[in-house]
Amino acid sequence: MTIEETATAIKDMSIRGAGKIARACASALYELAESYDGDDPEEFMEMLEDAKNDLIASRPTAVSLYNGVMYSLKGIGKWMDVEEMRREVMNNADEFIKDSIQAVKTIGELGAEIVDDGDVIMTHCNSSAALSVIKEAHAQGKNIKVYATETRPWRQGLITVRQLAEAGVDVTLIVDSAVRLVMEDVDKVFVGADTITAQGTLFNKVGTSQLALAANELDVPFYVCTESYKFSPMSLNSDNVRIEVRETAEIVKEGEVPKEVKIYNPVFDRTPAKFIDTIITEKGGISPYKARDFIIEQFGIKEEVH
Ligand code: RI2
Repeated sequence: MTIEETATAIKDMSIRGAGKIARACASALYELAESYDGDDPEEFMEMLEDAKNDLIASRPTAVSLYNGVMYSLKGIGKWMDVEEMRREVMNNADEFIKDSIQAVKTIGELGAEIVDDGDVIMTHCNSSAALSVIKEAHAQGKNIKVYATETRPWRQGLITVRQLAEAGVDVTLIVDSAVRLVMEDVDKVFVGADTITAQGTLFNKVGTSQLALAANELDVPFYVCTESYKFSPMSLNSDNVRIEVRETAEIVKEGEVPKEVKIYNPVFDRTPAKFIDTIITEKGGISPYKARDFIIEQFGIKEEVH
């Protein structure tokens, strides 16, 4: 897919999921580098810069997209000729995609160790990382039952129940407002992530924080399943992540409510570290309070010594 097609597909959510949108961006940059038929390094760099800006602007909340783009473009510079830049971008993008797919698999294996035979699990939205844990636990023969929330307004929960049913998992769909009631029967919660900040704050599909609140009140462990490229290096200095607000047509049809009614459709929310038991990454489980150290190590950031 071209850069423009990819940005459009991410914007209209025909490509969705924080991991998938990051891989889609890397794949589009791979194709751009592969297909460039000029011999002007400056022109090539400008094209890559424009592509970076278009892709990053397509969805603001998931830092995975930004990290996937920056990883694909790392190491290129004015001192390179076209062939060197082309090779660098294609190798980086290919590596990001392969590592990202492997990371989801590894998270499934590590997270499944936490799942006990007989567990009742709740999950929210449609997270390939969280479902990797659930499907792996099931594949290991653990007898589990899953409650999946519908996840208004886009209803990604219907994708989740289809995927789990296809895997043979015992899954029940519930409406989002049933979370607190059903949580009384739940042993563990597994959700995905769009962004984790240095403060251990989770930005994920709207409604996640309500699962965390209900789980915390009922002492149900709340686990976040996420690849390391969903941690935000920019958050070392500030916790603010832009929460995407999408069109009102996702909530009501034309004419369903009086025109003077305002409609607000934020599609992510924030869950503070205090409600998170463990963040399960492909590098192992970490406390949300270790997110800053994790980011510094993973992104090779040299913190100035005060
Ligand atoms: P994986 C999704 O956002 C959900 O918030 C999900 O938890 C998160 O991305 C991570 O998904 P959207 O794309 O990368 O549905 O684990 O808006 O698949």
